[in-house]
Amino acid sequence: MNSKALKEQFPILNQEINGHPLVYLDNAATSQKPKAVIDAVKQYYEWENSNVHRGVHTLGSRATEAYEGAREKVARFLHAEDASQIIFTRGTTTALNLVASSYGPAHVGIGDEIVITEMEHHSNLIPWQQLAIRTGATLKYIPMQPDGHIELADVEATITPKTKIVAINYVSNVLGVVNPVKEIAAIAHRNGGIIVIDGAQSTPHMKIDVQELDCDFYAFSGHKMCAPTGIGALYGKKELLEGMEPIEFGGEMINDVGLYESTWKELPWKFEGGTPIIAGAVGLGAAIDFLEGIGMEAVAEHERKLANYAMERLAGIEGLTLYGPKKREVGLITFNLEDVHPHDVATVLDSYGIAVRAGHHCCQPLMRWLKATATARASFYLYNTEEDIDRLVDGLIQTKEYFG
Ligand code: 7TS
Repeated sequence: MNSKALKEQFPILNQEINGHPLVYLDNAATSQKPKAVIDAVKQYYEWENSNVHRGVHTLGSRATEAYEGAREKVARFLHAEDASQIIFTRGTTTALNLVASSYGPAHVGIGDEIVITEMEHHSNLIPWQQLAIRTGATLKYIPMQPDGHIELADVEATITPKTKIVAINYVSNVLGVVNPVKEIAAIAHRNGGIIVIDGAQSTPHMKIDVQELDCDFYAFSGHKMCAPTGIGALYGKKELLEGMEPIEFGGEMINDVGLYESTWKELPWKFEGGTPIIAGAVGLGAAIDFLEGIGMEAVAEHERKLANYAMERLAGIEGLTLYGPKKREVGLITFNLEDVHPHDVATVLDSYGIAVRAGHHCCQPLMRWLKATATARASFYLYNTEEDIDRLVDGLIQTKEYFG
């Protein structure tokens, strides 16, 4: 994979920040967009824009074809059985809340258990916390090893026949660990429960096969994988989605509306009330074409190499604390530099044109577990190079000197 050539396809990356060529290392927050995606959205607005599923006119059919075509692409990308199992949402957060609000109260009651981990992003933690509070269920946490990984023996010990839902991220946005979600799914199923996978940090970086994982629900955001903001999706097993009630009511999702009762469209539209995010879906479809053109195995391999190169180089900086496992599968590294506040680290790095994230990364329980108030994080994508890592290392050495 030629990441230097790929970088050329991302117009935003070709600029200077504070007098230095931009090094964008905040991809776990959001990725940049290639020209192919920007052009697809522009083309949509210039030639196809209309509302979907209602216009008899030509633009109406073009928009509907573009929107439903994008759904087919998402289904193929995740290897779903059928496109009707792909519900377009605003992103991971909305997808997870849909499951918690619709599937949750119908299947979870007093004395039941919901199992999660302390490394969840707030959007895969608070919805389950709320569900537990509202239903009288118990929220249980799978213990984590000192480097943040999970042992299957602990999963076996935590999940019981009372466990109705297991919700876990595939890849942690702070620790960079890849969780054994396929094995966890099997344990959940053996106990009569279901698994919900937060795929926000996995979908952009590796090949996903929801059938092979045998997951019940899978959520992701488009904006972390080259697509526009405001679009993502929920995949669900057909029989589960069919048994669920919508949580948003209005136009587009109805079959027949009476004065006192109404009926819903079939999947996936019963969950897509109101005018959907059509241009976003078109952009997501273009992002999938772009990523498939490179190949997800190649993306994963590139990031693995980059992350391990970064771990090696960062380990050479005295006073740098690295969080998470030593060996890396994905390109995401969280750290702290001596007692310099991570916001100060990020500010100095920015003065050298290097963008990293600092803060609690929407993982306050994990920060407490790490005994850190905040951390800095560098996260890579297909357009990052070893030179970018070298610039980060140089920037951190400068930061150390600045505060030293
Ligand atoms: N789950 C994980 C694991 C995430 O990393 C994020 C976003 C979300 C869920 C929520 O995704 P959204 O698109 O619905 O907002 N993570 C981050 C991050 O690490 N920095 O900014 C956003």
